[in-house]
Order: sequence, then structure tokens, then C-alpha cells
Amino acid sequence: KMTTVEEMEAATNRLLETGAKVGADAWQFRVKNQTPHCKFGEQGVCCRICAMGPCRITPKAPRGICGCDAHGIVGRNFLKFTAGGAATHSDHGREICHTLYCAAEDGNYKVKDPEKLLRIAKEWGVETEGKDIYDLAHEMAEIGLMEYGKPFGYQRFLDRMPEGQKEKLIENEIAPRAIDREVSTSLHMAHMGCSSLPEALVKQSLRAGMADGWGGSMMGTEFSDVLFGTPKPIDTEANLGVMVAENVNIVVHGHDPSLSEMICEYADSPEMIAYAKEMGAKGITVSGVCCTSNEVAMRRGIPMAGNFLQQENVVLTGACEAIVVDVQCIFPALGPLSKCFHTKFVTTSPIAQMPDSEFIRFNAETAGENAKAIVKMAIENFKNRKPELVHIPDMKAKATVGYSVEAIVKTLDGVTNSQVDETGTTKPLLECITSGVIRGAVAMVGCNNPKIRPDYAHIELMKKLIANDIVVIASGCSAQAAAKAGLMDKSAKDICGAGLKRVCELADIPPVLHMGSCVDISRMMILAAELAKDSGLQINQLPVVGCAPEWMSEKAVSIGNYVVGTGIDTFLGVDPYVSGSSEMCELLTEGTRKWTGAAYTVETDIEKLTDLMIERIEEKRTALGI
Ligand code: BF8
Ligand code: SF4
Repeated sequence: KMTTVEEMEAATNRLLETGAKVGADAWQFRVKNQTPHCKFGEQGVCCRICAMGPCRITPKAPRGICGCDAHGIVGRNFLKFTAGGAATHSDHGREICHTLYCAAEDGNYKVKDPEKLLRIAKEWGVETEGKDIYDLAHEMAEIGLMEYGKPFGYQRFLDRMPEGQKEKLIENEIAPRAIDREVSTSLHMAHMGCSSLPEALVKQSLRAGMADGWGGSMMGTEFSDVLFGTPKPIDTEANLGVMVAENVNIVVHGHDPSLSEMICEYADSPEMIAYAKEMGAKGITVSGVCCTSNEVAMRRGIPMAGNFLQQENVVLTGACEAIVVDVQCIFPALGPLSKCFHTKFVTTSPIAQMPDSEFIRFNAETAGENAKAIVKMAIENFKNRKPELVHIPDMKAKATVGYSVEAIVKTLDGVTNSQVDETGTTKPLLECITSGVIRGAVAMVGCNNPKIRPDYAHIELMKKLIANDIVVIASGCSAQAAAKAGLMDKSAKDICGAGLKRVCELADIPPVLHMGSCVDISRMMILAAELAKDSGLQINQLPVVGCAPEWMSEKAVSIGNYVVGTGIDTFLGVDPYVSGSSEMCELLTEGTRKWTGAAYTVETDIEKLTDLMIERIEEKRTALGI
């Protein structure tokens, strides 16, 4: 049985009633206070990058005081937005490199996938012969960290692209150099009196995005796998009903698995479980919100309490002893909201410090004791619950998650008869696509956003795609929307077209494959590159598109830019503040094609957005003659 958006909304409304009893605020009310939004901001035509402004472009005032027109202002805003996202994802990747550097045989962090480390080392030309795995880990971490600031050359992972594509990117000045350099150069270009030429600003936006997708994010993903294990299919559950009333509930929220992995480790220890029992609980339940939830779901089967716009709901259940966060996508609202309940709001990163939280600084070196202190704090808070406020919606769906590229390749091996000698490649998947059993693939990514009915676009889109024999790979909050709806349960094959249904049955997979968190969109890039290499095509020829129907963050724009930069058409359901410039709109929806072979489509009507994607996939098939 599928869970509908209406049912999820009803559950939320019930929780908001609890909120009303304790005087809690919620995003549903704040949205009303902020609507209508500022038109200048919406169109991207407000500039405040120098103190002569702020300048706003109107028909009567077509230029700012310095003479910059709408195209330059919109372009600079778009570039800064991208740079914010590229910096954020990449800094997450940097933290993972640091964690890898701290890995030790007897330390908090171990190398769980040594084969993967060896494989990447060979790829990077690092000598592995006779080396201790931890010495190699430290060496690789240092090389990874150097990718952020190296004075010459391009990102190492670009060598994973099909033949000729890296060269084309270099020729068009879109190939990313050092990651920090691309972020800094973006800010430099967007400084007062630097670039106001839309073409230059869009090119740099693509390059900064590529530094994220093929640099920071890709290292984040790959080294997370080395440290915590490469995901393989595992069963879990999603939605608020995964919280357990009799147990101490710890919710992990944020992004970096260095924290959430350690919390899971300690919450599962006999010592902590015994302590929880001593304190009157039956046990400990860890569940997650946002991307860190995807990380621990993919590797440990830890259940997903919800996605971005559900983060307040977990506190509103009245059964959350601690919501433990690190970085990104954390509502500052959680501070005051927790104060209305017994919940401890625990911040852990110097990068994300918030009022009304308990700050327990989390370091790779002291991770074990930090995690233990946090778990203990949650257990000791169990007795402070107000039973009359406890209400956990009885709503959850089964999901099978953990589809890394490695897992997808392995799962599909042997699905088609003729490729028995081609194991370990994407050829079985290609054969399904070429024969038309599967028409193509859509990478569904991104957040949810009150501008779109939350989760509705994700879920409806995916249902229609799979009904049309298009396989969906999903990450981030999009993946959680799918899981909550039941689309990651293997039984969802029954709402697929006949072709995709057959593949799901043969391979024993759900039609929507969970590929991880948002940094794991790099996995999707690797899969696309492998498909292209195995078929002798360029990435932009594949019947594959990307879609973020409800995106909201700067990171999402950086992602969009690297997906387009990689050669994959990208469909957005929310406008990235560019409607105020016809030149910027033209460049993003068509102009980038001459550099990357791909472009954006922005369509806020979800029904139309889906049809446009299906059309594009069929166009690609026709061009290939399949
Ligand atoms: O990086 S999808 S709301 S949680 S930004 Fe954030 Fe958006 Fe969720 Fe993860 Ni991604
Ligand atoms: Fe105005 Fe130009 Fe300054 Fe922007 S840079 S605030 S458009 S004067």
C-alpha cells in the first residue's frame, strides 16, 4: 500500500495541533508571514554587492548606479548562489578527507572498504604495493586535500569521463581546477566592477559546479565509502512512524556521516542500551532527517524519520529526546521549538552554531567520547518527556535502499542473458535501455520547498515516470519522499510499465533506486560516465535526464550546474531567481548546449515538467536510433 501526500499532510496537521498547545511556531505559519515574496528578489534583479546600492532594476531604472544592467546583476547573483553551494558541498568533502586522515587501526574511524581505497589509489597513480592500508589512507587523504588548493591542473576525477569529454571541458574553460580556486574565482568575478557579461558568469557557474560534482562531492562520497563501507541493498523504513514511543528517540540530522555513524555505533552498544533500560525506556531508536539520514540508511538500514520539511515534525511528536545536528539544511527554528518540548537540540559543528542549542563540539579525534556524551544526554532526557504531548503518527513505509554504482552493477549482473561475459559493467543495464524494455533513466534529486506542495511533485513525477518504463535513481530529500510514499518498496513494481516491472522482478529491485545523499549525486555522474564508456557514447547522448522539482538550497544550484556541465539535461520545478534577465534565461535553457551538450528546463507546472522529461528521453532515443 502506498502512502499518499494527503495522508502525510493529515499527519502533519495533527502534529501542528500539539504544537498549538505548547505555543510552537512552524514553517507553515512563517510561510504565510513571508508571502508574497519580494519581486526584485524573485527575479534576481536586486544588487547589493556594493555600498552605492542596493540597486533594483525596473523599467524606469534599467541600470544600477555603476551602470550594470539586469543581465549582469542576475548573472552575478546566479554565480554567487552557485559558489555558495559548491563551497558547502566541497567543505563537507574536505571534512571527510580529514576524517580519512584521522583513520587508524585502533582509532574512532577505520577503513571499512580497503578495496575501494586501493582502486582509487591506482586510479590516482599512487603506489600501493606493500603499503599499510592506514599509511595509504593518510597519503590519499592528503592528496585529496591538495585537490582543494593545488596551483596547477584539473580535478583528478575528470579522468573518469568518457574519452574526449575532459578535453572538451578544458577547451570551453569549464573543467574545474582547484576546488577552492573555483569558489574564490566565482566570488572575485561577482565583485563590484568585475564580470557583468552573462556568458562569462554562466561559464564560471558551470565550472564552480563541476568543482563540486567532480571534486568535493565526489571525494566526499568515495572516501565516505572507504571509511564507512560502500552501500549495498539493505531494508529499512521511512516516515515518522519509525520513531518508537517506548524507546529513547535520537534523531540525527544534517549531512556528515562522521557524526551520525558514531552516534549509531554508540546507541547500539550494550552499555548504552542497558543504561536506557535503567532510565525506564525499552531501548534506543536512532532515526534520521535529511542527508545524514540517507547516509546511515544506505549503510546501516537506520530508518528515515523524514525529509527537510519534516524536521520540525520529529520534535512535534513529543517523543524526541535529542535531535543531533551537524551542518546544512538545519532550521534555526529547531532551537525555540525544542524549548516547547523536552527535546535537546544538540549542535556539534563550529560551522553550524545556533541559538537555543546545546553545543557539543564534535571532532574526529574525540568522536567516540563526544558521541557517547550525546547518547547519554538523550537517555537521561527520557524521564523529562511529557506523556500528554506524545503522539507519533502511525505511518511508515518499507524501503530497500543502498544502491551505490557498485551495487547497481552487481545487482543487474546476469539480468540479461546475452551478457554473461560482461559482468562488472553497466552493459546489462544498457541492454535493457537499448532494447527499450527500460526507456531511460531520471535522476531525481533535491529538497522539498513550500513553494511546491511538499513531496507532491517528487512522488507524482516518479509514479508517472515508472509507469512509463523509466527507471528512477533518487538521492537527498527526493529519495526520502519516494521512500515515504512506498516507491522504494519492491512491491512498487506493480505500478510500473510492463518493461520496468519485468526488470524489477528479474533483478529483485524497487523501481526507484536510492543512491544516497546529495553529495552522492556524484554517484549518478559516475554511473552516467560508465554507461557512456560502456556504450561508446558521450554522456549527453544517453536517454538520461536530471530533475529537481522542489529544490531550495544553494547546493541544489551547484548540483544543477554540474549535472548540466556533465552533459545531462536538467529539469527544475522552481526558478533559480533568473527570470529578470532574458539573456540569462536564454543561456541557461539553450546557450550552455554549445559547451556541454545540455541545458536547463524550468517548468513550475509539474504535469508539464514530467511530460517534457519523457519527451526529452524519447528524443535522445530517436537520435540514437533505438
Ligand atoms: O543536501 S535535498 S533539503 S538535506 S539540500 Fe538539504 Fe535539499 Fe534535503 Fe541534503 Ni540536499
Ligand atoms: Fe548597484 Fe552596481 Fe553597486 Fe550593484 S555593484 S549595488 S548595481 S552600484
